[in-house]
Order: sequence, then structure tokens, then C-alpha cells
Amino acid sequence: MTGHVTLTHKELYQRVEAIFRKAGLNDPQSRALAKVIAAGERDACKSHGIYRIEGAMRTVKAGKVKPDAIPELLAADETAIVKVNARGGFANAAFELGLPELVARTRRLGLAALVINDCSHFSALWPEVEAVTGEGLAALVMCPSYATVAPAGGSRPLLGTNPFAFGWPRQNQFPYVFDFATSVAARGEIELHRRAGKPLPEGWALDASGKPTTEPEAALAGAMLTFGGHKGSAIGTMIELLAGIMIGDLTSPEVLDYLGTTTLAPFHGELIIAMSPQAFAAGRPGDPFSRAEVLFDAIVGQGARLPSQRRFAARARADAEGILLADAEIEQLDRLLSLGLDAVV
Ligand code: NDP
Ligand code: PYC
Repeated sequence: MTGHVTLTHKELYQRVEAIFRKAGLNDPQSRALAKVIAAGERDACKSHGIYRIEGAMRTVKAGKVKPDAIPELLAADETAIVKVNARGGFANAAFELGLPELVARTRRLGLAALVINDCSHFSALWPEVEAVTGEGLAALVMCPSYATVAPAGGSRPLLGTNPFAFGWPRQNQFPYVFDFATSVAARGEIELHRRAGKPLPEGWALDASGKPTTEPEAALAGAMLTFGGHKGSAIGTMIELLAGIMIGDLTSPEVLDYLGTTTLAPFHGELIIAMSPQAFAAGRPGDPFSRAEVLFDAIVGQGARLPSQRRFAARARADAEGILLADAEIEQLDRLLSLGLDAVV
């Protein structure tokens, strides 16, 4: 195919990691960010792939994230709540630090939570969900963002696009995973429509005067809508409560006040809850994993697809054939690597 370059997952990871190192990020942060971004491209999740690199670098340049932060696992105790302070760095390295303790406590207690505070966060949640399901545990992950979404019935930005993800482990196959924004679509999708010069589908957004719009620019200046009307609005609000207020971190409107812009990665906290299905089902009839397979078979048996099936198919394709990037994307990666933070304004 002309106008495209094929990279292996490892090659893409190495390029992205080199860009972050050039931008001044330390080892744990460069590695953790490159991992989620390369995984996003591999899994055909463009809204959280390489296009996010510039935003992360802009956030470094603006001094709104600490490129040299070393996350800290707070005083290990025996409760079900594991706390990691990202100390102003990106969430991803903090997650990697807290994961082993989260897993150990979940195995011991049946249920545990990882609270990440004081982090910059721009990534998809499924890599974290899959890290937990890879340990044979179920996971719920959520975080706020910045105020860009109108509550159902309102017309002004208040809630974040607040992603919500869940995973259930399966033997010898990919886990059951869903991961979605609680707005109709991720804000990254609006930005990608803007860049491609494409109108938005109806029902995604309001303009600044509160009228429905399909113009990406007007949507970015206005408010996005919640998915499922009042239902997405309630789930988005729950995320503000649990992964903002309850963990003593910023809510989406507070994040926007703090940053003053939506062009930088938001700064807030994150909540990861891990559960042991065996511990919950103990003493009850049936094996939870076998029973789950009956349910999944029944869903697929109707011709429906499981969430993440598209993503896992893209992963298998990328592993076999490589990751296809447009020439313009490769040029941009080269530019970011050669200019470092001078490449972003
Ligand atoms: P999508 O609407 O594209 O997908 C949401 C989920 O639904 C995915 O798990 C997807 O699986 C699944 N799905 C889609 N279509 C079907 C179908 N027909 N049948 C069954 N399942 C289906 O995601 P969003 O645009 O809402 O979010 C994209 C990403 O953006 C997420 O990874 C999220 O974490 C991230 N995000 C991050 C934010 C942040 O602040 N860090 C904020 C908002 C979003 P599949 O992938 O296989 O299609
Ligand atoms: O796509 O909505 C989004 C988003 C916000 C912050 C990171 N991703």
C-alpha cells in the first residue's frame, strides 16, 4: 500500500519511548506511556494512540506534569486500599508501581482497590483492566477528566468524558473487557473528526449556545452529550464522586479550573477496583468462570459480539502483519523525536 509504513509493535514502542525520553521523561514514565500508546495503535484505538503524544508533550512543556516524577507507594498497611501518589507524573507509571500490591491484597482479602492520586491521565483504561484480568481477577476502572460534557437536561460543560471500564478473566482466551467514555464518544474522537475535516454524527454535541451541532470545532467549544441520556449522566456523576471526591482528588470542573484549557492532559486521580471471583462465589454452587462462559456463549450465540472483540482482532492482525501508519504519521513521529519539546506549542 502506498503512503503507509508498517512497523512491528516493538518498533513502534521503541520510537514512542525515544520521543518521550527526548522530551525529558524519566525511565518509568517513558516506558509506561510508550506501552499504552503503542498498544492503542496495535489495537486500532486511534483516539488514544500516537495522536496523544503531542498532548502529553504539551503538558510537559506547560509545566502541568512532572516528567521526572517517581511515583510513591504510600505506607503499606493491611487494609483493602492501596494508595499510590503519582507525585505529579503520568498515571501509567503509578499504576505499574501499585499493581503487584493490588493483586496481592485482592488475593488475600477477595477485594481491594488501588487509588492513584495527583496524576496526569490521558490514556485508555483497557491496558490497566487487562493487567488485572491477566492475574485471574475481575476489574473496574474509572477516572474523571475535565469539564466538557453537559449533564442530561443541561447545556453547559460540567462532567468529564469520564471513562469506565470492566474486565472479567477467561481461561486460554482474551478476557471480557469493555471500556467506554460516559459521553457519547471520547473527546479524542471529536478531535480526530476535526483533523479529518469530517462532520460528527448527530447527537454527539451542543455548540456554545446549547444548540445541537455536527461541527467538530463548535462541539469542542460547546458541550459533548452523555451516552444513554440520563443513564450516562448518572454514571459520569458517580465517577466524579468515587474517583474524584471519594479519593480526595479533583473533579472534572475543578480540573478545568486548574488547567484553564482542554488542550493539556487532565490532572486528577484514578480508581481501580479488583475482585476475586472465586472469593465472592465461595460456598455457592457452580464455578464462576465456567458459568461466565455459558453467558458469553449465549451472547455470541445470538450473533452479538463481545466488547473488545474488534480490538482483539486488530491486535491479532497487527501481531501477524504489523501496524500500518500513514506517511504523515511517521513524519510527525520523526519530527517529535528530532525537535523534542520544541515541536509543540
Ligand atoms: P467505543 O464507543 O469505541 O467503545 C466502547 C466499548 O464498547 C469498547 O469496549 C468496544 O469494543 C465496545 N463496543 C463497541 N461496539 C460494540 C458492539 N457493536 N458490540 C459490543 N461491544 C461494542 O469507546 P469510546 O469512544 O467511548 O472510548 C474510547 C476510549 O477512550 C476508551 O478506551 C476510554 O478509556 C478512552 N477514554 C479515556 C478518557 C480519559 O480521560 N483517559 C476519557 C474518555 C475516553 P471494541 O473496542 O472491540 O470496539
Ligand atoms: O478522549 O475524552 C477523551 C479524553 C479525555 C482525556 C483523555 N482522553
